Amino acid sequence: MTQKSLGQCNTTNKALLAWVEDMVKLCQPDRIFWCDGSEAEKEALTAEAVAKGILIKLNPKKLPGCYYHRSHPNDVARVEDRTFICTPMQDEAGPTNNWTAPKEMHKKLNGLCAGGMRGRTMYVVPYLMGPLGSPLNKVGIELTDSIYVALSMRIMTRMGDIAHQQLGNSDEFNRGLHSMLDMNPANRYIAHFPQDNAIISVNSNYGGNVLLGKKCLSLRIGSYLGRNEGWLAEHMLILGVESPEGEKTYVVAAFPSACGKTNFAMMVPPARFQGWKIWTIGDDIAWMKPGRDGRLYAINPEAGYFGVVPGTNSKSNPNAMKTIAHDTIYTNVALTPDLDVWWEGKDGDPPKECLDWRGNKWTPDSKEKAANPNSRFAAPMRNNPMLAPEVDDPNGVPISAIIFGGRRADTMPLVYQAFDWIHGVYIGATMGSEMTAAAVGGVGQIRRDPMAMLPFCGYNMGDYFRHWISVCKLTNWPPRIFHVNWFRKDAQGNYLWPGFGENMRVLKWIADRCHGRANAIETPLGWVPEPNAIDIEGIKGYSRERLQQVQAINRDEWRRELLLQDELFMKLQSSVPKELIFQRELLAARL
Ligand code: GTP
Ligand code: SPV
Ligand code: MN
Repeated sequence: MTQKSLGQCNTTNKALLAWVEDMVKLCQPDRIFWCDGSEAEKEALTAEAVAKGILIKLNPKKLPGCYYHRSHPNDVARVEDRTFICTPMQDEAGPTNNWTAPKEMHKKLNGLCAGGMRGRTMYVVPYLMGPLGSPLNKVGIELTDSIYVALSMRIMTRMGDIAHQQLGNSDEFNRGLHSMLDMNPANRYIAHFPQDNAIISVNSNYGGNVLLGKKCLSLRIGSYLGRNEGWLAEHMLILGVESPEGEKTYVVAAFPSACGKTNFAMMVPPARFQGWKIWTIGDDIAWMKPGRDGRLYAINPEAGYFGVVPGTNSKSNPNAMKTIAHDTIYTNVALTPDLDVWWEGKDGDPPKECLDWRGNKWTPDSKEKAANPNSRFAAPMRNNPMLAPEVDDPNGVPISAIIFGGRRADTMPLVYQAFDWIHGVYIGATMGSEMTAAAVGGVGQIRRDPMAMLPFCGYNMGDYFRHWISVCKLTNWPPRIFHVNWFRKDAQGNYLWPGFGENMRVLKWIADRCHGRANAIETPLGWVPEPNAIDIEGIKGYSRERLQQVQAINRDEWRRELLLQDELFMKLQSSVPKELIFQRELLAARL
């Protein structure tokens, strides 16, 4: 491709051309740049971003192909209070979503966007969510005035001509408009129009607010489409566990934001599990649909990882360290004088001096953190040494287990298994977790986060539960459902379970249960491992007593837990399926 053709219009799709023309009229950019996804384009856009100071090129000896970005200090995480589901009726969005009528929201946003790209370039970013040719994939077009977004979408999705190839002349694509405008947080809106398959995001330039293929399309619009079309869009990692004999078991897990999906999806089994392998299919989102053989199949719609940086090191997540060693965009970490990056929890000592995520001088004596707690990497999944080859399979992988889990210092044992599908849906629906830095506000507070989807469900949560219940009826081999908690603490505040790679020990029990190989004991909560069923051999300083503590069921804590669940059930009131009310009664009776 010649340099000259870069940015030229590369589609004849009439619906697309007409929509872009409308948006150009509204936003009035000086230039339009049509992305094709080529290497030449990546080089040109990267050079431009560096020239403008939007990206800083990192030390090519240490981090080849890596770049550094700082977001606006008022724009470092998702903004749930500025995120809207705009359906004609408020009841469709339900009590857990912010709602505004589509007409009203369009009026407001058209006003804000009018002329908002003057003096700027509008990048037309075509992207494909899911493998080419997959019956589950979706095409989106994001129009953005952010070169950082265009470059990040290139990592996070299958971006460029491949999306045009999938789309052809169809008018069925997600229409996404993103503009940084003046970054005024008071006018920040992340607005979804599920009936129109459309998204408008303004006044932010951060991750989940603006990489529209991710939370906006793959989860909020996706969940809405999934309900209508008979599939599930979930905030879940997908992994394959391979035994030394070569048997592969595929598992999905829903943990809330910054609660361990990336780490679990990239886990390296401990030495004790020689010959076992964990293959990553996805680290954040799963689209699942019953297949013709009656099993539930999952694809990862994404092509990259937008992962939490702090705490990542060669011990906690060696595969992530390899993945982010090249061709990665780092956002809001610390920058060292030799153009390396640093964050709390990285291997080695902190630098004697560096610039923190805001660009201020930082030393180990500083009170503030050098890296923002929600600093992130955007890295292509192809960098992952344990990327599962199945990631490009249009049919996806058959799922044997669904795991739910939150961040809970008490109450929740390490692992238990639901009695059946509806009990499992109840366990997912009543999930609680401490809030994290991934969203603005409330860090550390426990809240109900059903299926880790509270911020991402694009329709009424009660209907979503009903849809979950109905999916079982579309499968002959519903996955087994489990609940885990890596975060339980003792009275001194120490974690009762080592976590990370050692989670393999729990995963093995889960896989064995799916294959009918592991025994379990019935408890009020569900099935738990027999006393010796979790192998703890080789965990330094760990004891059976400690395992008993992390696995303990405290009936008083559980009675309190039942009351906490009320917070959600009362909010949803009459829309909670009666099956879940019954499950709650049964649990109370068992306690
Ligand atoms: P999103 O990308 O926000 O959806 O998050 P995620 O679920 O992928 O979270 P991630 O794996 O990035 O983990 C976030 C935080 O949890 C990091 O600080 C990790 O160090 C910590 N963490 C992950 N797994 C474990 C674990 O097994 N035990 C403990 N104690 N901490 C963990
Ligand atoms: C999350 O918050 O769940 C994320 C990060 O995965 S973001 O893309 O910013 O939403
Ligand atoms: Mn996430």
